[in-house]
Amino acid sequence: MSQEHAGTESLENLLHETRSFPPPADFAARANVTASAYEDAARDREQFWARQARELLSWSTDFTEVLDFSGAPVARWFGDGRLNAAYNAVDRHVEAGHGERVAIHFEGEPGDTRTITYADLKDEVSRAANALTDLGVRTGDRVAIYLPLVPEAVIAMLACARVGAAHSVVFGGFSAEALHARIIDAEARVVVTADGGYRRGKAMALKPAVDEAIAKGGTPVEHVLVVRRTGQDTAMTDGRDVWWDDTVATASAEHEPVAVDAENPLFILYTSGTTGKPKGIMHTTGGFLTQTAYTVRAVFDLKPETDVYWCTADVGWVTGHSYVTYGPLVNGATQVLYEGTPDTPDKDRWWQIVAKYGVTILYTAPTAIRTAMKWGEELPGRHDLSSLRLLGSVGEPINPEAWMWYRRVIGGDRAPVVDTWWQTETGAIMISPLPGVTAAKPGSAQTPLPGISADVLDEAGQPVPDGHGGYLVLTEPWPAMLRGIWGDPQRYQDTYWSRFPGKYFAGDGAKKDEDGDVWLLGRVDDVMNISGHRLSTTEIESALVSHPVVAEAAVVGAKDDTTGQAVVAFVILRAEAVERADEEGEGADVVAELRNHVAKEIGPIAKPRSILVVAELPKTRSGKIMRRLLRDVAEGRPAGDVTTLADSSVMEQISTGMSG
Ligand code: 6R9
Repeated sequence: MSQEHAGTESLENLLHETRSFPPPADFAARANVTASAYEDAARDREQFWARQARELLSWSTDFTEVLDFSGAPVARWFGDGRLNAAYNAVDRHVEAGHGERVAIHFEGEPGDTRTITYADLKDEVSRAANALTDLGVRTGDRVAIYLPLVPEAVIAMLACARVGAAHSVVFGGFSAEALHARIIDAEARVVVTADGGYRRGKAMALKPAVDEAIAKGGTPVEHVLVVRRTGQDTAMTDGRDVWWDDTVATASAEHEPVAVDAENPLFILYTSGTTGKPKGIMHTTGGFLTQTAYTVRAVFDLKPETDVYWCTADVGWVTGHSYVTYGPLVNGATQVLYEGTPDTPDKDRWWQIVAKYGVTILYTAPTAIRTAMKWGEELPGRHDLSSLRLLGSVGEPINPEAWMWYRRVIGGDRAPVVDTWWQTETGAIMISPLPGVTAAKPGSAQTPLPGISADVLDEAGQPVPDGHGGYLVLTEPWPAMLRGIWGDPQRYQDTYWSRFPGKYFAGDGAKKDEDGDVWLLGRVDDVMNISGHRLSTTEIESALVSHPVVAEAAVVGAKDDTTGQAVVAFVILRAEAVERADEEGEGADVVAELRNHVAKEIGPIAKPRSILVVAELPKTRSGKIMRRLLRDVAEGRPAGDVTTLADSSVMEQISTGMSG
């Protein structure tokens, strides 16, 4: 982009992305969902969702009422219907004759594997449901689940659902402190955990954190159910702690799933990384299952008989709830579950797994894609990835260059890429291309799904015209929407419904392009103001990543006496570039070149004041860059709370680099 554009509207860079990839003809011809879905839903949104609820789920009592929003902002969907989530995810597939179909191909980090069919899953979930019942869990209770990514995590979630108890999964990487707060807030009476799990080639203990959390006091925990995963020495408290092997494994495989009201809580999931007390996002049964099941069919085009699906998310965050445990299983999918990190034992582990199981649908996060870019395309190049027919992205805006790399290197320039926007709060995908319909634009989530209504508003709450940016809102209730914040209805109202009355405020900045397609620009607190010009972190990051030497970039606005804020960038170079720089001693030139590159791509206003080349970026376990910590570094403060980081040593390295 030329210099004249700088300063006028600096969000324009992303809008100059003109590449577009229509669905391959054979993909479109066989797609589960076609363009008529938009028309169907537009004709009668509620009837559209009612149809999905009946077609995709089995109800023990059919509903007569679709949406009741009279208690807004709390919605009721399919309110007088009754169903059981575990029955829908497991039993009915066995009853339909698919008991021998593989539900889960489990790959442990050390290389151990398990193949779990739907018939096996039915037995395991039933046993676990009986064991939970024996430990005193009743319909309406809450159970905390603190496990590594092993099949028992999925089994425990479904066992809770089977008895009508809500689960509260706490990511296995969170501290005893975080676990303690979440157990207390949800009043969980039972905790399901493991002795440990494997990460980066090591057995990491988990159970001691549970002991520590309970020892802090004030929890209502009566029992701890412990899965044996690593076999490490584990202290057990008599009368309180029991082994999964001694209870679940010996329990009866006969269990009658408890039919619950559609609005019975299915789970609570705490959102992390924000300031203040974590919010317990509450989801219920019928609407959540309807929309997660629908989106797996529509957005991932899942064909349960032939696809092998792999969502790389941990069950500790919402993507693992909606797109590991519920959405795929309700559809009767065969999926891969991988316990460990992508670089153990080697940096091609994921690609090896794709080839080994013949994965056809891969759903992952931009951070993983950019990491793979950093490691170099030689690694995926070692494996046959030709089984892949669809690629999905979630978690952050995906930079156009990362999107292009994903499509070309992983998808063989053949597989459609779907960039899916949604949140813990929305429960399921909201804005995404439909792979058999939409001509995909690299970096844009594009279109609200059939039955979903979104808009971009200006400060005054007016919809912005095409070509302009503002705040993303959802304008109509949707089936998988959160039903509130656990124990804090006022906070629910204040956080989401007061900025633009009657509309759900997502907290994301977004722009509509000339076609009306939506481009996500990051959280609104990531929008910077440089000399009065609005610049999005995403836009500058995308400009940096579009330079061939850059694998990943994080940009923050640091306080600046003259310009208000100044752009500070942290970049990770691609492996190929690091080698070259080492050989030719080009380090300092890279920084100068990148500053100029941003100026050329966006305009001089966006030129970073400083660029720091780093080896890693601070990320949450779910892969979101914690810009708050980078801002601390950029403004010369000691970094704040690092407890939710995937790797807490990253900040030390970065701070040292900044002062050195
Ligand atoms: C599913 C999940 C939600 C926030 C959301 C937004 C960001 C997620 C995105 C995306 C741009 C996408 N986000 N998907 N931004 N494009 N495709 O990530 O839930 O952990 O609650 O995060 O993530 O900022 O508001 P959650």
